[in-house]
Amino acid sequence: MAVAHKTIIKRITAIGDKKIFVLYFLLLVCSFLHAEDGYELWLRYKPVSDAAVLASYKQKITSIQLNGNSPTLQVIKEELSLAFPGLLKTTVPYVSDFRNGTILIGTPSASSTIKSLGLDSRLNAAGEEGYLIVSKTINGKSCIVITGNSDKGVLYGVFAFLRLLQTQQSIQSLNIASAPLIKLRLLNHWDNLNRTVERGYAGFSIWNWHTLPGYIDQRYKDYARANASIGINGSVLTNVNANATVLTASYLEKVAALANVFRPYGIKVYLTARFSAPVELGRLHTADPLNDTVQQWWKDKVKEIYTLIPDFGGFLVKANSEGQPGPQNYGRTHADGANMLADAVAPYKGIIMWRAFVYSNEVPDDRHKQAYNEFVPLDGKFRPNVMVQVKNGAIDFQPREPFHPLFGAMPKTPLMMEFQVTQEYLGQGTSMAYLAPYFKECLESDTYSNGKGSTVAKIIDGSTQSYSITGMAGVANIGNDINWCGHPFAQANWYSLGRLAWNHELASDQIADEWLRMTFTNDKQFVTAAKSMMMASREIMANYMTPIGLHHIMGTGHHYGPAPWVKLARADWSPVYYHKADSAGIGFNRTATGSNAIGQYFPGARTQWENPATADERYLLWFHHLPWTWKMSDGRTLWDELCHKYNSGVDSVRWMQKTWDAQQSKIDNQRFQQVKMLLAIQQDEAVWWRNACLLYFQTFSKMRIPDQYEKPDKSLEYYMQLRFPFAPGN
Ligand code: GCW
Repeated sequence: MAVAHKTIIKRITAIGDKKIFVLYFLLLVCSFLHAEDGYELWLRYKPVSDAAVLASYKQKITSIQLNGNSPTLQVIKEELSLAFPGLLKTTVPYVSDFRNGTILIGTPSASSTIKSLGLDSRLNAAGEEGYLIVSKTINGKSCIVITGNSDKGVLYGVFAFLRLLQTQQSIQSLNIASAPLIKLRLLNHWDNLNRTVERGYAGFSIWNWHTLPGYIDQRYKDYARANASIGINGSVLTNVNANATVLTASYLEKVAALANVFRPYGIKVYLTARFSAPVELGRLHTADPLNDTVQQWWKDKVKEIYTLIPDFGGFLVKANSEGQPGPQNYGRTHADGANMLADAVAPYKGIIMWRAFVYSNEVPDDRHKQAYNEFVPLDGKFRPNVMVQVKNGAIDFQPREPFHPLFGAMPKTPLMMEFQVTQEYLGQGTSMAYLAPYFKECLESDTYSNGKGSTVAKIIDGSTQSYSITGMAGVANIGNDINWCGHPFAQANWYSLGRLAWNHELASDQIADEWLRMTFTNDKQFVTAAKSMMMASREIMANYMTPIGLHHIMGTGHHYGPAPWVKLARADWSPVYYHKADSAGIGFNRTATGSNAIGQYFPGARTQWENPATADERYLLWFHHLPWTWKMSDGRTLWDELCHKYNSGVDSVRWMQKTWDAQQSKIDNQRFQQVKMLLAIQQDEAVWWRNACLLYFQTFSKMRIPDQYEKPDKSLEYYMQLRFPFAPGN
């Protein structure tokens, strides 16, 4: 790049035309500006800034020996031709011999040298997708070997190696082995065929169905690169609120075109199956899963899909929930529905991910209890290629939610995790909320299903209940915004989902650290400051939105902003149903004297919430209805504690603003300004949440906001009349 640049300058100087020079200069400036629009995500490959580190890399990386010629090896080559010249400011030649600094890449079956290195037992442990990165002396030359049992494993190893360079780690003597703890690591896109994205805050869908399959947008490839770099190996392309049209022949060709782009990157495509498709597309008069004609319709459809996409992953299904059709329309169970589809995909090794997110306002019981009540009796009744996909909590991705009681309660059914990466309830497109600590909080929760230590992570990775398939999915936060995710820091949540699905033992701050270094800069002060903001951000948000276990008190429909006063005809969609504030107090009694949702947890888990006097106060009002004068552990009354939390949330956003302002000189102006503007919006939103909630709850508590806190500058009526008819994602 630098060499090419010098040659061009020489030529222009030779021509002696000033205008050409100015034009070239402008072009260069433009390319720099473009470079920091966020499009490149964490794959920026900017020159290693530390001179000593760069010098050591140049010594350790002098040449590449690539073994094999599969499409995956081809994409490795493409990636390296972007990465090395970018990071090392020089091209690295391909060789077939060994030199000091040769990076030897490939599987043992593609390279007899790699085969002879004595790595067998470590490779065995790496499994199909794992990798090794090891320093080895080969023919007297000091080399680095990147290998795995499959080309896909090698690809993951290459990205891991590049991550070392991007984050400026030592590569002096490498001895890294890594294998994913979870098999299926998926993104779920809630993307509609008309390109709107349900709960999407980053523009429209990146899938341009209209121009597919003829037009392959560069984005599809960059999407695959980004996912492969963090170990994501599957993508459900369509919304769980499904449209059967995607199963028609012309759409399947479009799906196949995407599958072709993703395949070399180790990514399979999956679709959502609308349960009533046989009626809508096949003109059958029923979609009853026990009906022969219906079963045959699905078998034929599946055959058609696999003819076009031989490695199609399978279906994700939302059935009998929020208006979606399902087996219960025909008096059948979730197992009947899932098994019918499972039988259709089984000959091709496909899987069915059947969602446990079911609840109905016709069931009088606490919504919290309904999924458990429906699914636990079905344990053991599903085919081996069915997974039940469970949200992290029993209500709906709230800013803080206890883990779902289904985890640990279905030992005979592989349960997979569904996290929400898109920030429907965590500030949407305008706020910074780093979600790795949120994901980890759930993963590290102890279900006590097999005694102490049966954490949610150990349930879903199969180690507690020996599941044959394991999975983790994240509802994607990706759209066609230039920077993919809207808020520059939202990219970190996509990144975290992938990293944690690969290894849920990684610490949140380590993930933040690597993401910041790759996405912004390796500058120590910046990384420390930005990391402290990220690490605190979700707790800050829980404080100014739903402290002490409050939940589901946001605006109806779009879920933007506070609306605790809303009371709808449908109780289970109404904030008042969840907070139950009255003159006596606030909170949802889910103990034995109330709905007894707490009874769905194993005794060991229950104890952390059961007694309000000793309970983890972050969940207090989730499980208890308590008087406004209830004494909290810090001596404050419950009302004062609410005032305190809401205000500390607001204060902390102001702290984030200050911390960010001090970073101006450290990073590019474009992203600095974007985040600054968004933090200002977040500050306004935090004040809005605090004021609206305290004013509303005060109508019940009749207590004063203590003097030390800022007083609401608007009336409750003002907040109640706010409307957002075009809020995104709805
Ligand atoms: O979180 C809620 C969302 C719905 C979503 C539903 C689900 C896709 O508000 O938009 O629908 O959950 O997970 O099915």
